[in-house]
Amino acid sequence: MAETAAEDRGSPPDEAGDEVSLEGFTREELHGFLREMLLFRRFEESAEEAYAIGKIGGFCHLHIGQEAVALGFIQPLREDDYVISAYREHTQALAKGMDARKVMAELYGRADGCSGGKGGSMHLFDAEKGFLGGHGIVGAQVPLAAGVGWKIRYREEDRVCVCFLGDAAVNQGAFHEAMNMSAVWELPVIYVVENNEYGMGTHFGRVSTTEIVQRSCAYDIPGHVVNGQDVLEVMRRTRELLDRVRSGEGPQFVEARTYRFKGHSMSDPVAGTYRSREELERKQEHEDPIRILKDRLLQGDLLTQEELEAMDEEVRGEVEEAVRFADDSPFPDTAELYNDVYAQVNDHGRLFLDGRDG
Ligand SMILES: Cc1ncc(C[n+]2csc(CCOP(=O)(O)OP(=O)(O)O)c2C)c(N)n1
Ligand SMILES: [Mg+2]
Repeated sequence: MAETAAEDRGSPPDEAGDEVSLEGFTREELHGFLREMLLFRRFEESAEEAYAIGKIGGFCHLHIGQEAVALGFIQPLREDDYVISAYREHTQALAKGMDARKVMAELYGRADGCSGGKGGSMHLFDAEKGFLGGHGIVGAQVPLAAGVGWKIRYREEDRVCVCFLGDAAVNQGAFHEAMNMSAVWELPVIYVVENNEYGMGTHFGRVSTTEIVQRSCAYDIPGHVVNGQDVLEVMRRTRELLDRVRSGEGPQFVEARTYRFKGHSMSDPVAGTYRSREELERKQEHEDPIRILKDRLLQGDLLTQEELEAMDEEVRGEVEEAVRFADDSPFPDTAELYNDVYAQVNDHGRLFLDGRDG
C-alpha cells in the first residue's frame, strides 16, 4: 500500500550533532542552501533578460519558484547518482554540479555549452556529472529513468536515479508503463512529480479526478507528499528515501507541491489568462522558497542582513561570469551539425554542408 503523507513526515537526520542549528542542519549548511537557491534565482533572471533581448532563442522554461525542489532532491545525492528531467531543468543541472558557465553558454547556443550549443535550454547534459537531460517530450524521460534504474541493478551498483517530471506527465502512457516496470523490477529510481499546479495553462484538477500521489497506488510504489517550497523538509525526506532505495526497497514516488512564478515558457503569459494575478501574488508573498528559508534564518539569528547581501553579490558575480563566458563563446561550426547523432550523415546532408562551406 502507498503510504500517506501524514505517516511519512520524517524526522531530522540522525547525524545531528552539537553544532546543529535548525532542523538538524548546521549554520554553514543552511547558508550553503540559501546561497545555492539564490544562484538558481539569479541565473534564471539572467536567462529571462537574455531571452528578452534575443541572446537566447527557441524555447526557454524558467524554474523560478521551484528552486527548493531542485536543491532539496539533488543536494543529498552522491556525485555518482543520476538525475534526469524534463525541459524546465536549468537549476537542476546547476544543483547536480554542472558548471554555470557551460549551462549559460548552452542556453546561448554556443560551442562551449554543455551540449556543444546544439541542444539549448531543453537539452542540458553532462554524463560525467550524471545529469542525463533535459527532455522536451512530456513524459519521455520517465521510461529512460527506468532504463537507468535497470542498468544500475544489472551492474549491481548502489546508485540511485532521481527522475523529475511535471504534473501533466502523469497522464502520459509512457509514465504508466515505466511505473509498472519499475515496480516489477524493483528499480532504484525516485520519481519526483513537480506539481506546480499547471501544465502549460491547464490546472491539474481539470485533467484528473485523483491526487497525483495516488497514481503510485496502482503499482504498489510507496507514495509521498512533500512541501516543495520548504527546502529543509525536502532534504530530510530525500535523505530517508535515498536510504530506502539504496537498501533495495525499490522505487519511490514523490509529489512535490510547488508553484511556478513565471509563464510556462518565455513566450507564454505569466498570469491573467489561466490563473489570476491575485493567485500569483499570493503565492509569491507566502510560498517563495527562498524567502521562506531566508526569513527563517534571519528570525532565528542564523543569518545577518550583511551576510545575505554578501551572498547575493557573490552569486550575481558568478552569473555575470557565466554570461561573459557565454557571450565570448563562438557559435558551433556548421561542420558540427551531423556530429553526435545516432545515424551517420548521408550524401544529401554532406552535399548540403559542402555547399554551405563552399
Ligand atoms: C508529448 C507532448 N505533448 C505535448 C507537448 C507540449 N507541451 C510542452 S510542455 C507541456 C505542459 C507540461 O506541463 P507539466 O508536465 O506540468 O510541466 P511544467 O511545464 O509545469 O513544468 C505541454 C503540453 C510536449 N512537449 N510533448
Ligand atoms: Mg506543471
